[in-house]
Amino acid sequence: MSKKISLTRYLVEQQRVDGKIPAELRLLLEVVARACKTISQAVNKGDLGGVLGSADSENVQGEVQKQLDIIANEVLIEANEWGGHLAAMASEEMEGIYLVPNRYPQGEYLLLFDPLDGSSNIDVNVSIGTIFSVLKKPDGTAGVSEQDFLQPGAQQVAAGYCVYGPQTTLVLTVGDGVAMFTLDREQGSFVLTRENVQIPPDTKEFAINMSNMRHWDAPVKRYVDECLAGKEGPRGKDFNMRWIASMVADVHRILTRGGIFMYPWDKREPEKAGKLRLMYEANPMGWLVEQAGGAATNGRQRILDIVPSKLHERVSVILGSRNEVERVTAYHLER
Ligand code: AHM
Ligand code: MG
Repeated sequence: MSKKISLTRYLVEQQRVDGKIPAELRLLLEVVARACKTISQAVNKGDLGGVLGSADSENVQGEVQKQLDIIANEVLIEANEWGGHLAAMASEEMEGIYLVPNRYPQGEYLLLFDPLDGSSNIDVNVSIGTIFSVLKKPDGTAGVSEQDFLQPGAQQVAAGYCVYGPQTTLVLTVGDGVAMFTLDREQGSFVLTRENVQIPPDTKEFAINMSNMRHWDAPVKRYVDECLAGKEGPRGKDFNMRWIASMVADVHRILTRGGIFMYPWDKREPEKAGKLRLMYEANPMGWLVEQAGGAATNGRQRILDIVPSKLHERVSVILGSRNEVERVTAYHLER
């Protein structure tokens, strides 16, 4: 008998044995995973499927959309709209919220996603991924509005991502630690490959887009300068650097072997709090990292405590190995 534990079995056990998730949430997560399998297939086909390149359109953030951004968005909507588990969805690729059509039953959950994160890597065959966050619709509100989505990340009931790399791996938390599932393409199912993921509190590896160095704020510059000074500097050790330009892939590395990831506020567009989006990038990743023993802040405050004021709100992000994140945060608070 195979000892393999499928995602389905893992979720059923979370529901039935441990009572950690309701049946509706289990269904929702299964549907998201199924959509990720479909996206993974489209990503794998690449040029053979005619899915690479730009779509000649822009999203609400003024970014040029890739064909795969749009395909992934549609796959997630079509998979999730009819199951009866959702009230509404929100996506990086859609300006407003997407209400579940009247012809389908309405559920109590809200699903947010970045359908294909790391878009600049799509055409060059580098890892990309889907990020998702699940909230509960507040009790007692009639209908659904954007306001219902504006909850701090601490109120998420599930969060995860699926990275489309050399392997397709789904990473999930329902508030009970972090589990990783690798897609077994022969079986067509996600199989549990790591449980109780832990990020080491210390690290010698940082991830930041160094080309923005001249625009950084002093605390970030100080931290990176100290890393670059290596053994002879104040940190007394040599650091290594990685930057994949796909948050999913950078966070996946950090969950696997530790490290710190930063996409801080900078002076290029000072009116923007950062590049990354709070509700469907920073919140789900922040919760996963915390569930694995790491930390996630905007330099001053825990990401999960931020009360959002709009759906596509941006945020400065510092996450990963706890002692390093605390150090960068302390540098900000000293000022
Ligand atoms: P996207 O959601 O449009 O793909 O943008 C988010 C991505 C992150 O995955 C990544 O960390 C960052 O943008 C890379 O930005 P840059 O190209 O400035 O290095
Ligand atoms: Mg993104």
